[in-house]
Amino acid sequence: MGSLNDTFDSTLRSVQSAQTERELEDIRVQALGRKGSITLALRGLKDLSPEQRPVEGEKINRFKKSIEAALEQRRNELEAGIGEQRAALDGIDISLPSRARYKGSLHPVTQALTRIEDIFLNAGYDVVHGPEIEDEYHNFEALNIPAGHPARDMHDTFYLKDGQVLRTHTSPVQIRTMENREPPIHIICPGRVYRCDYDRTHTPMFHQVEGLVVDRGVSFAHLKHTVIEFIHTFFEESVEVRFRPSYFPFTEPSAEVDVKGAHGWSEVMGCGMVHPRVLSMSNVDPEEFSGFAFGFGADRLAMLKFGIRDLRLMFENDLRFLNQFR
Ligand code: 2U9
Repeated sequence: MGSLNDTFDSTLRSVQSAQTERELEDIRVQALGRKGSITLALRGLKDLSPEQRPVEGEKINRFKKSIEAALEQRRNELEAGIGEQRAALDGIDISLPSRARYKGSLHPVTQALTRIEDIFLNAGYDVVHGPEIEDEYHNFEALNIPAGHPARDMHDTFYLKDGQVLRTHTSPVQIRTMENREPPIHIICPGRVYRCDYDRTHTPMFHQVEGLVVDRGVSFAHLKHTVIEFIHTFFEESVEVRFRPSYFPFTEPSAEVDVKGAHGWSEVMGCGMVHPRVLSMSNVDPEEFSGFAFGFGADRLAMLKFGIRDLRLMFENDLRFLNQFR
């Protein structure tokens, strides 16, 4: 059977150098056809001793599989080559580099929002959305900002008809959630908000994310841990974080949160323990439950993360700007 080894080797060589489908078919018949070398060798097994038979049988089958695989591979190579030949005939130079392809990418604010949502989804929060046109009750009164309260002026509200407003924050989504669900509540509410303001750090529309946790025994320590953990995850480094006492009508106590960057401390968010009056107005018993809340601008966080100096760039759709965030 020594000669089968040689036949096998030369069969593989001729498969690899075959130039046409026709040649391949001839080689296949010579090896695997009815009178092919492999077929005959398999048929000859019956004349071998019972000890030799399985050894030889295994080897011949291995040869058979290798030849089949080599035929298949060479057939594919030849087929691909046909494309090249045809292109050459059509006068197409396939060796030229292809045209640049312009592929879209996500806006930096969308990238930041997705990242923020992922972080809180991983922590077990739900993402809740709500309407951008709100009534004054859900945007202000339910948040402990009655008519005439100085905080109303600070919101630079766009007023619509019939006592409706463009929401100035996503807080009404949290109010609606408390009205409709029993605690425990762990939610973040991302979305567009509107304030009549325009300069390097303010645009009349921006993207807010607010978070709300309401349960039994929720404390300021839980709030601090959540905020610090979020900031470290979002900025991918252990940036320094500090809390400063502050005031919001809807939280008590309240704080503002700064992170230390290359240019010193910058404010990134506000937070606090939900005011008991805000809980009770939305049918949550402040004797039984407590809550914390926080709020920040996703655009502002994206500016800090990507080192963008002017918020207005975010909304001009200038490709020279956008192409830097692919
Ligand atoms: C409910 C109760 C409490 C949400 C909060 C802040 C503090 C805050 C600003 C940061 C900059 C808005 O993006 S910004 O302009 N927000 O500082 N927001 S606590 O408090 C809530 C919300 C809903 C029911």
